[in-house]
Amino acid sequence: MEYGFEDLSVVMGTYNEAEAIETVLTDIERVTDGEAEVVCVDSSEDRTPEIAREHGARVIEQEPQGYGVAVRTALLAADRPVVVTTDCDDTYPMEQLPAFLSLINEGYDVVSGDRLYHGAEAMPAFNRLGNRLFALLASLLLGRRVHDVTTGMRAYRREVVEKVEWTENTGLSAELLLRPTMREYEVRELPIPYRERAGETTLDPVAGGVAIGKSVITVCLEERLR
Ligand SMILES: Nc1nc2c(ncn2[C@@H]2O[C@H](COP(=O)(O)OP(=O)(O)OP(=O)(O)O)[C@@H](O)[C@H]2O)c(=O)[nH]1
Ligand SMILES: [Mg+2]
Repeated sequence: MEYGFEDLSVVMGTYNEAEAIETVLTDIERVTDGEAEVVCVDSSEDRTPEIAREHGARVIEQEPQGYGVAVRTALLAADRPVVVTTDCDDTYPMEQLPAFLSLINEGYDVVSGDRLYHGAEAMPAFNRLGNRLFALLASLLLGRRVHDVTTGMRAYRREVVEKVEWTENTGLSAELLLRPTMREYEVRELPIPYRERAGETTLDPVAGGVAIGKSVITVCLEERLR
């Protein structure tokens, strides 16, 4: 069966993204002819949730508890057969949604946007180095080369999202690539461009980096021992 945009949910955590959300949602509408479902799990104090509702998104309100708690809630709330995660800061290319969907239609279970392939010059240098190191660490533990394990833009078959139990928060993005790769699923990376963030970051890159490193190691060990 060939999936179209009417089979697609695009989901994201949103935390004070009023500067960016309009662009992100307009891009999704334009690229999918308004057919994709959009789910936002929101913890904002600004106008982000109102803007999301004006654009027809489903908004689930939640206390701020971190990236992974929000994105897991959004993934499980989506009810279409293909789910794409993204961030709401206008860094990810919504124009690539058709390419993600095509690869799912070719038979892949997970299609992961690889920001580092094209150099990711818009990414702060510290984050870029960290992301390269996480990819190397993950590659060693997986025994297979992966290039970007912390990307926020991926497509999943619903089944993958539902069958795996997700445990990580800041490290959820890495977990969402590592567990399916270590099970029977077909996973591939898709090179994507990456833009500079619109609006202020709320994350501490050092604390975030430590949490992600821990997630990569514990998730790979858990999967090995399964
Ligand atoms: N609902 C909710 N969303 C969150 C939370 N933390 C982060 N987000 C959202 O998750 C997405 C990713 O967060 P970002 O701050 O862009 O993280 P990042 O891409 O690693 O880092 P920067 O882009 O440099 O800030 C964004 O859309 C945020 O608004 C949270 O606690 N609750
Ligand atoms: Mg971001």
